[in-house]
Amino acid sequence: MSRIKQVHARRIWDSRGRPTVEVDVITESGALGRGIAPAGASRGTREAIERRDGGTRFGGLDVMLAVRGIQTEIAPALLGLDVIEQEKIDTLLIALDGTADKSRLGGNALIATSLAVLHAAAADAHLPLWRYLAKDAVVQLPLPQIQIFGGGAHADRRVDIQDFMVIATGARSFAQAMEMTAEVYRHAGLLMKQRGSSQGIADEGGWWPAFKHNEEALDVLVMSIESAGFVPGQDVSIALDIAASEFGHGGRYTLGLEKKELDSDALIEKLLKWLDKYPIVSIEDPVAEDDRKGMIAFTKAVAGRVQVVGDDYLVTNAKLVQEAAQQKACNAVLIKPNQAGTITETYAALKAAQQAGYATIVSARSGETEDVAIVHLATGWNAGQLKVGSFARSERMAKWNEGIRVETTEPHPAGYCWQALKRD
Ligand code: 2PG
Ligand code: MG
Repeated sequence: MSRIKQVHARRIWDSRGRPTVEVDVITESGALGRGIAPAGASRGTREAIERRDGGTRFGGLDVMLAVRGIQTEIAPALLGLDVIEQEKIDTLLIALDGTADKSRLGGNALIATSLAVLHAAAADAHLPLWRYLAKDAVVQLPLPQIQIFGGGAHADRRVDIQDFMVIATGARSFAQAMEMTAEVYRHAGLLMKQRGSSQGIADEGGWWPAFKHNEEALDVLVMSIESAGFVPGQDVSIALDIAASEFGHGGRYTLGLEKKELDSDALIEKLLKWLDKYPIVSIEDPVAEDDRKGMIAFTKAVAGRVQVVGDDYLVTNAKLVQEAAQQKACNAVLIKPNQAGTITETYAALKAAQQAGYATIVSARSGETEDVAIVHLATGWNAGQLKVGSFARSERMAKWNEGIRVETTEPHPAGYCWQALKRD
């Protein structure tokens, strides 16, 4: 047993230069665990709510109230508890908050605390976090989805689609997936320069999408894969996050670039055409979070061909995953700890998905920090896949580099999940 001796909370800054919450948990044995809350830009309406101060300071995004809540309410409640009792501690955090959406103390306060407790327990056991989580299970490093162009809410809606990503389907190790993606990312940058459309990078490090339409982004992505010397669809394939909740609700979708309004059927038809034309293996949030009929229809239409990922649609919620599985909507789920608000609820969503035969993809947010916990969660929980953003900027590279360290440091995981893509 190792009791919690101190809990410190402070405001730090995320990759967009916005305030966020950091928590240190220190045990009697001197072990330190540090958790940091990330922040989304394209958020599902059913996610745990962040506590922000409002007003004009830092655009209303300050988190001093959330920090104070940890200092005055959460810290006193945690002192003396056994740090390995994650579930008990998370249940206490949920009860302390007392709201269904975690809006009183804040999902940001809760996830930073919950993560800090987890890190402290691993440090106390003198184990890397992934190993602590895996216990005796045989686990593998995840297959990465890596952004090449960033659009939607991460690039001022320059294009409608949010994430144009690649999956190095031909790689047989995590490190090789990094090498292949590095070349595709580099060649995409060179192509943008040649075309006179180089305009810097978006929120997650992907190239700024200076394109005339969404299809041009897909065309340039395929060209980038080819000019990097790879065979599209074999060595390197495409994954998209449509993030459709950002441009549609009530079954109507507005494509800003093309100045077109589509109903759900027409959007699905457009996506199905892309599937015929481009080597796409995974599509996230193809329709909006409120479009259940569309999600069921899309999943049915692409069965056996493509992974259909619920992000805003499932918000890392075990109950929503179970419901979706019954309705046959999606066949994979994005797992974001701050959508759920605690590690225990995040794990419950992952387990529910695994039980339903869904693929699981642990994911970062568009607002990130140097925290690399998600790499360990993806590995230790044997999630199969990992989404972190692009191949630039250190809040992203810290995580990819951590994957390489996990792969090459003894004791390392049993292998690499190169076959983790879900298509049925
Ligand atoms: C998503 C994430 C990451 P955000 O939609 O999957 O790309 O974005 O953190 O802004 O929700
Ligand atoms: Mg998403």
